[in-house]
Amino acid sequence: MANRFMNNATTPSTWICALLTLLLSCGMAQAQDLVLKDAKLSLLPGDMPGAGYFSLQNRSAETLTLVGAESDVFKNTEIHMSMEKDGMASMQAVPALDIAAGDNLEFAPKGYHLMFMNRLTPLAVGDDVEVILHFSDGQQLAATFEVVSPATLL
Ligand SMILES: [Cu+2]
Repeated sequence: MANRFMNNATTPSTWICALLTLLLSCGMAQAQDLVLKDAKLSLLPGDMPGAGYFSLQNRSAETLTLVGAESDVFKNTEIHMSMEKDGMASMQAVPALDIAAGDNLEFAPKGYHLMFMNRLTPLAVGDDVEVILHFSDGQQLAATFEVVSPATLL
């Protein structure tokens, strides 16, 4: 009895190792919980805003809530939803968007999109733009968006 207690008490490195393993596996679990695919940034001429499209899968066991996005290339990035009202196309900002466990959320033309506004540096078709998605639980997801011409998305 006394011997076992001694063994436990005298191995602090085991605890540190266990803690590190826990931290590392937590980080990996988060990365696998969210899978983002086909990230594209549709670039319009001049100072017109760009639109971000992708597909985002929630592989975790819980609802995740997308609350925003940011990029170094644009001053403001918002979640938008396109809609049609009285035959007129319009869009509105969406402050938060739930993705249920196991669900796949599509950001696509005529639907949800990221609106990239106030470009800070020049962009050309073929460039990569780093974007970070923010979730309500503090989780962040970094993604690379490929800059494309809007014509390729029609
Ligand atoms: Cu928009």
